[in-house]
Amino acid sequence: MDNAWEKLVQGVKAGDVRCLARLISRVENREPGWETAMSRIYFMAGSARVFGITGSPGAGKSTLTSEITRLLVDRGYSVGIIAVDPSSPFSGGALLGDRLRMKALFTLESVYIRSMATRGMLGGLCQAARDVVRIMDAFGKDIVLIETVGVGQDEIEIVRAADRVMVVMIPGQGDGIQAIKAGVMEIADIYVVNKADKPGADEVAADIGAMLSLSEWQHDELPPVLQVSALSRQGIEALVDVLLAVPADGSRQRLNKETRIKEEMLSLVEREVFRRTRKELEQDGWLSQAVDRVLDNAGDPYTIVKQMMETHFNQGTRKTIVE
Ligand SMILES: Nc1nc2c(ncn2[C@@H]2O[C@H](COP(=O)(O)OP(=O)(O)OP(=O)(O)O)[C@@H](O)[C@H]2O)c(=O)[nH]1
Ligand SMILES: [Mg+2]
Repeated sequence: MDNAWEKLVQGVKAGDVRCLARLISRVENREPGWETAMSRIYFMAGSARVFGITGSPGAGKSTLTSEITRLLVDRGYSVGIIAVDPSSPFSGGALLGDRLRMKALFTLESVYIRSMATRGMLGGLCQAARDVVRIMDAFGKDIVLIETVGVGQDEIEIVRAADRVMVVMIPGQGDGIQAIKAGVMEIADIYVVNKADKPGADEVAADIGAMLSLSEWQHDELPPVLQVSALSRQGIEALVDVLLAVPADGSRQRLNKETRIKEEMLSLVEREVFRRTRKELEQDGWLSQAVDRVLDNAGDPYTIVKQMMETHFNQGTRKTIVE
């Protein structure tokens, strides 16, 4: 590993915040050598607990994240926060609001906040989250919170990097449950009804309970449904207790370790195969020739790509596992 990477990795290990910030950026940008650096980080990490916080826009995820963090810090934990910057039309400009809201936390030495754009992540959003979690873990964070809006597929996927997922609901959204049902409801380990200072929280909690009793829940216990008010700081202690009750061995984790490793490997392969293939197709002129053929009505994209794939991936190269 070259010197610059080595210095950053050592800096992270020693708890240097500037090295932490720089290492995250360089890894996010997939600068040459990032894999070697991450390989080092991988063996330094593994002890942090990772919680995902998701829900519809404006549900109070950031306020809740701040309150949870405050209590965790009171209890002596060092906390990392990954705020997925929702560059979606739903909550454009939310980052500034989040920043202001979380500003008080910035001054706490044991809190590190990192925002992540949903677009332009070279390694994919979920992998980027995994990488950042690990770097924060290696840095010494006990707990990493990932806040993401439960709207787009990418945002939903990101919570796969978490050990446990909280889905935040609020009263007064009418068919609120329906609105985010697809894909989001199923991933919850804990349901949080926030804004319980407003009327209707009991009904939402009852709806969730009814939905859970109807679903074919695969685990032994039904996930807890907690009512809180992040704004008036009600019920957050109980929520933190539930979060911390997650066994360290991850035995109640949504996805078992084997599945998680498999998913991560495939996501790394996916990006790399695409990146390399694209580079080759562009460099050897295949892409422009193929485009010309389609333009000239001399072929169609389906057949051209199918033929290319067959020759490209049929060279029988043996895959090896490096010891
Ligand atoms: N009444 C009430 N308002 C709350 C509560 N929690 C948050 N809010 C308000 O709800 C609004 C949205 O809160 P955020 O924390 O920004 O919500 P968010 O889910 O992070 O929003 P996005 O990141 O934009 O999706 C803010 O005006 C908060 O003050 C609560 O418990 N009760
Ligand atoms: Mg937010």
